[in-house]
Amino acid sequence: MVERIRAIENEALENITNAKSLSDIDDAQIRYLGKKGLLTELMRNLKILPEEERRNFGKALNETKIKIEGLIASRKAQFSAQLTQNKINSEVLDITLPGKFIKRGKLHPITQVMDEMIGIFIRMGFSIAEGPDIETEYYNFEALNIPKYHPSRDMWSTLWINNELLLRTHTSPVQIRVMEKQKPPLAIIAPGRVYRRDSDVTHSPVFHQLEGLLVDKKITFGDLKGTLSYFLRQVFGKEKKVRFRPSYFPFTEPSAEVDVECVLCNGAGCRLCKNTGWLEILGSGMVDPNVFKFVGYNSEKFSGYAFGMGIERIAMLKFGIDDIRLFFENDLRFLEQF
Ligand code: 2NM
Repeated sequence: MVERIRAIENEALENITNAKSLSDIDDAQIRYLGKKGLLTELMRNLKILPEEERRNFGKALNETKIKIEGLIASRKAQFSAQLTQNKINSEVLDITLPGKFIKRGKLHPITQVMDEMIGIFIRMGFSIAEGPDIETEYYNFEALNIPKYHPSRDMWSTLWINNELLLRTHTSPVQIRVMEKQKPPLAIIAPGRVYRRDSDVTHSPVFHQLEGLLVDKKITFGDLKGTLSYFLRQVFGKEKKVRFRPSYFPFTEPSAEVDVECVLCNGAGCRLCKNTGWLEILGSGMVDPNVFKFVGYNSEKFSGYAFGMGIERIAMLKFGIDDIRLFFENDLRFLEQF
C-alpha cells in the first residue's frame, strides 16, 4: 500500500514540476487532491484497514498530501509571478504623456459681480440678509410706505400671484423683515433675485438687486454719501467722479440717485451716457419715518440710510455688455469670456 502511495507521489511531483501552465497545475490538483482524486480515493480505504496498518498508511498519505500541496502552491506562485513579469515587459507606461484635460467651470458673470459687491460691504461691517422671493403685498409695498392705489406703485411693474401674494419687485421687504425682528444698531445688505413685468435690451423680468440698510443713533446723509462714494470707487475705480442728485422714493426722505462718470467716455459724453457724461447707478436716501413706524422703531431716537442697485446694470457697465438678455441665455460662447 505504501508503495502505491509513493508511486502516486512520484508521478504527481514530476507532473507538477513539468507543468507548462496554470491550467496544467489545476488539472494535477484535481487528479491527485480532487473529490475523486487518487489520494482522496486512498484516504477512503483508511477505515477498512487494520489498526496498525492504518497508522503507517495514514502517516504516509498525509506526508504525500502535504508535499503535493506545497509544490502546487509554489508552482502557482511561480506562474503568476511570470504572468506579472510578462505584463510589465509588454506594456509600456509613458509618464511623459499629457494628462486628460478637465474643463474648469467658472462662476456666472452676475455671480462674480455680486460676490465682488458683497465683499466690499462685508469689509465695511455689513451682514447679509435674505428673504422669500414670493412676498406679501404688506412687505413689498405697505410697510415701505407705498399704500394701495398710490400712484408711486407704478414705479414697479408688479407680477402678482393672487390678490395678496406677488413676486418681490425689490429686496426691500427683506430689510422690513429684519427690522421687525432686530433692534438698531443694524447694518445689512440684501442681495437677491427680483421680478418685474419688463423686457427689453436693458430690462429682464428676472434680475438681481443689492440693497442695503444702516440704522443707528445720529446717522446722517453724510454717512450715506461717504459709504456709497467709497463703494462706487471700489467698483469703478478711484479716479471716477460720483455725484448725488435729488430724487424721490416713497420709503426714503430725502432721496438721492447716485451717478458715476461714464465708463465709456470718462465724462466727455457719448451714446452710452446719452451725452450727459454720467451713468445712473443706484438709488438711496434716509429711511422715511413712516417706514420706521411700521417696524416699531422710534424715529426720534434712530435714523438710517438705505440704498438699492441693479447687479445686471453694473455688470453690463463693467464688462461692456449691451444686451441684458445675454446673461440669461446660458450660451457658453458668451459665458466663457468672463
Ligand atoms: C432703493 C433706494 C432707496 C430701500 C429702503 C429700504 C427700507 F426697507 F429700509 F425702507 N430698503 N431699501 C431703498 C431706498 C431702496 O432702491 C433703489
